[in-house]
Amino acid sequence: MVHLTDAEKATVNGLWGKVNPVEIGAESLASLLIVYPWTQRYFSKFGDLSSVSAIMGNPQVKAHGEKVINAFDDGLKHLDNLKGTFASLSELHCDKLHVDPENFRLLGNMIVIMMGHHLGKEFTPSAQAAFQKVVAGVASALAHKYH
Ligand code: HNI
Repeated sequence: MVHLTDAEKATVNGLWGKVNPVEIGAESLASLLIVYPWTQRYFSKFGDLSSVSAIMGNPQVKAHGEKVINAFDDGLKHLDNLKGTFASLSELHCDKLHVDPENFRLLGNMIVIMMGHHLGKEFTPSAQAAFQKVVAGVASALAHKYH
C-alpha cells in the first residue's frame, strides 16, 4: 500500500511530465544490468550484455526498458490502485518469468536515480521521497501475487 498526499501526487506527476520516460526506462534497465549483473540471467536472449558499452548500446535493452516504463507510467495514473493495476503483471513475473521480486525494488531505485540525473536540483529531497514511495508501491504491487 502506498500513501501519497495530494501534494505528493501532484509533485510526482508534474516531474514525470518533465522527463522522457523512454530514456528513463532504457537507462534504468541498463543500470540494473550493470550494477547487479546477476539480473542479466533473465535476459539471456537479449544478445551482447558483456560490457557497460554493450549494455548501454543494446537495442533490446532499450526496447524492453520502454515496455517496462510504459507499464510503470500506467501505474502512475492509478496510484490508488497499484495492486489491481499490476495484478496480471505480478502473475506473469512470478509464474512464467520467475523473477525474484527483490529485483523490482532494485529497478525502482534505478528509476529514482535516473529521475535525479535528468531533473537535477529540481528533484528536491521531498520530491525524491515522494517518488521513492511510488517505486516502493509499484514493487510491492508487482510482488503481491507471488506465492
Ligand atoms: Ni518485467 C516482461 C513490466 C521489472 C524481467 N515486464 C515485462 C513486460 C512488462 C514488464 C510490461 C512485458 C509483459 C508481456 O510481454 O506481456 N517489469 C515490468 C515493470 C517492472 C518490471 C513495470 C518494474 C517497474 N522485469 C522487471 C525486473 C526484471 C524483469 C526487475 C528482472 C530483473 N520482465 C522481465 C522479463 C520479461 C519481462 C525477463 C520478459 C522479457 C521477454 O521479452 O521475454
